[in-house]
Amino acid sequence: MAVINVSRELLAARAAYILRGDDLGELTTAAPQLYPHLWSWDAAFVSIGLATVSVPRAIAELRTLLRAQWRNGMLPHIVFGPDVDYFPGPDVWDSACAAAAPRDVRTSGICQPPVHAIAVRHVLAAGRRNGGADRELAERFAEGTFDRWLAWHRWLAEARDPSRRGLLEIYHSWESGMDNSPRWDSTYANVAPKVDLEVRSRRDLQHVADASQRPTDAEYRRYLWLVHQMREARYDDDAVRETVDFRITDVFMSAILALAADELAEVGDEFGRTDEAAELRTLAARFRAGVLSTVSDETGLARDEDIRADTWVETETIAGFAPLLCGADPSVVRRQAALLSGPQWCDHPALRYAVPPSTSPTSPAFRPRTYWRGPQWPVMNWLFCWALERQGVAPALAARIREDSLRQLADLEFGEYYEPLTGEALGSAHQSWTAAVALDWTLGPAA
Ligand code: 2M8
Repeated sequence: MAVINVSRELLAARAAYILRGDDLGELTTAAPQLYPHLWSWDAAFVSIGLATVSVPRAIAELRTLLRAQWRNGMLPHIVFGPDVDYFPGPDVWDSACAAAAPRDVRTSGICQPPVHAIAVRHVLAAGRRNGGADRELAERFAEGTFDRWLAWHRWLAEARDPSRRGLLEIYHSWESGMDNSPRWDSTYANVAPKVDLEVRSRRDLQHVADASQRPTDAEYRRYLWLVHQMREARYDDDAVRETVDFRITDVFMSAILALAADELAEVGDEFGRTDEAAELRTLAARFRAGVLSTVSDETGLARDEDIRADTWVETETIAGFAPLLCGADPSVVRRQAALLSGPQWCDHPALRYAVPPSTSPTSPAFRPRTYWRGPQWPVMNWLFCWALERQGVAPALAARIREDSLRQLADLEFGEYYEPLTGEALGSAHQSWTAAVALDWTLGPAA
């Protein structure tokens, strides 16, 4: 791949242009062709990027997501926008059968990682940096929506951590956001669809040169079977937990909850919600401890736990670095920072750019061109970089990830993910969250 010498200004301008192109008004599609609707965690990252160019537009994005919030507090993983054909669409989800679903917005029936409070704080900070009307708007937004974000965190802590271990359970790999990561392989091996569900026109296969870059149809049939099971349970939290074939604790999502609860606690303090801020910090401590409890002495990586099979998942994926994200015991953090900087991960000699691949290149599960099985994801680079900078740990690692990510993004493709050995952009082009992180890195507070 040719290296293009691109200035920060050009990268920022191009990223803003891409986001503008993906914008339907108050909803930014996750990608213009492949994902023509709003995805929950994409929307949070998108609003972080938008906040650097328009605080009101960033707020509008988060409000669109909030309008789709379920009555139990859940933020659904997809908010369907205009009537664009997408499979699996609203008919497959049939969220109207759920007592808690909103009546006037069409959504999916599952959730995604709770990065939203991180976005709320970014928007608030951007409003304050700009001052004037932006400041007023951002403060009114943060204060006025605090209870909605709080309800989201409470729902996760109650419905998804029933035994209060500080580890969130998920019932579909789509909830993790890392759909076909090898983290889920052993659990999916035990999922046997009892109904033959039709895998209709998959958009992803129309957008990649080679179907092997995406999940197989057999994987998709399992994905659809789980949706079928949840729909049968009318998306009732207790019923889903008892009946669905896929039940696993997600250590990465748990770390994100710990981080986000701390961020939301800061917002609570600022607006006089002291009791709720204390509740959120207790919640953050519970999940931080939960994440720590999964760390393998042998590998130093955090692990998911398959609840039905009662086994730890030992695959070497990026999720193993959950403690590095949320902060944990200093010796664990030190060991993880060294591991992530080292030759099994960012410093692997075959990598084009020194940013974390989704699976270690030394793992037998590594597939450099297949979605969450090996490629590098700019949005994950941003998350690690931000979390490390926030804690003030491993500054050299954070700086290297940021620098190499920016070099990777200089192809101006804004790919969904990147081939780690060649640096090639793969998946969707013009992916919104990729453009958003480029904007924050080039125009945001730490640019
Ligand atoms: C991918 O997920 C969707 C399913 O929800 C898909 O495979 O169709 C994941 O990368 C997920 O993390 C992301 O939020 C979504 C939209 O970018 O795409």
